[in-house]
Amino acid sequence: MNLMRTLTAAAAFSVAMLGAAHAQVVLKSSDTHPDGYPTVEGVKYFGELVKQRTDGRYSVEVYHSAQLGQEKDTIEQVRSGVIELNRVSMAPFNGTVKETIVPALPYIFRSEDHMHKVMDGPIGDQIKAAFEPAGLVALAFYDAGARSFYNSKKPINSVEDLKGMKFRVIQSDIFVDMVAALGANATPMPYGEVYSGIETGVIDGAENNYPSYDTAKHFEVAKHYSLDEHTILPEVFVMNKAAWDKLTPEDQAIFKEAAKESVAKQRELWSAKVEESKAKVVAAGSMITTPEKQGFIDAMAPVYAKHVTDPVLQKMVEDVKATK
Ligand code: GTR
Repeated sequence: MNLMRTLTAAAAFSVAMLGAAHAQVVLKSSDTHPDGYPTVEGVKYFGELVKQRTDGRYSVEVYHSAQLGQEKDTIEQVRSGVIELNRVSMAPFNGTVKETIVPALPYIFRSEDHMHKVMDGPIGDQIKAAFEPAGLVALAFYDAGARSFYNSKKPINSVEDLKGMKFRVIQSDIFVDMVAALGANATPMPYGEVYSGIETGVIDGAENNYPSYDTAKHFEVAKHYSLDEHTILPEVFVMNKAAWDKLTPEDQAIFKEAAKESVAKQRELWSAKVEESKAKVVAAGSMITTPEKQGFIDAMAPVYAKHVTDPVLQKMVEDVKATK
């Protein structure tokens, strides 16, 4: 009996030792959006799968609501390894990862379905691979719907109505040039400064999708939302390359599969959130217009002429257009 007890205690001790040998690693991930937003929930889901499938050796802590800073700063953090993971828009990468220019081009995608086909296929893989020289592994693309203009001044029914207005844009030259091509003025600024920018009149408005317009409360200060849907740019979920290289091939496979499954989850959450946000802003008094898109599309020629000069990008644009 005593021997049994001793043996059981010894076994328990070695299990504890084994546990200690597999220390738990908590990976930090940033997101500018609040808790509950589809991207935040997508990454949390990824984290749950990773935790389950690595028997708790890895888990993910999501710092939502820009707790770690504005998007551009957190991109530096994940590149340098201060944090291991990050969920951001691809627009701030336009200057460093040139392949991200393609999905950021205005009206490049005919629909969200078209965007999914492209990003889930070889062009998506090409864009993912292009993140590696920037010190990052692109684990997944998440939905961000279509971006449209909203403002505090007047309804927008045509390109003509935008003339001379001042819009905040996400930090990318493509967006600056797109707004200029529409006859308006662009001010790139961090997301977290947009609300007060509109409220104080520093800018007339901004551009984003329904869930951002809703959750960042921009609808409170910019009542006119015009569905010109100029960009269907997906989000990207990245991992620091050095942190990735530390994983065993088996764990890398677990991370990849978890990321893939989190995409399906995020897309489902996204569609529901778009409807919820739309209903909410309309109930709160937002006035939605649906401008005729052709004028917007025609105005984009200079943006393509300036940003699609590299043969690699030219080929990608052709491939996107040919994707059925
Ligand atoms: C949102 C996107 C954020 C952020 C924001 C912005 O649609 O999800 O990651 O990029 O737009 O405009 O700054």
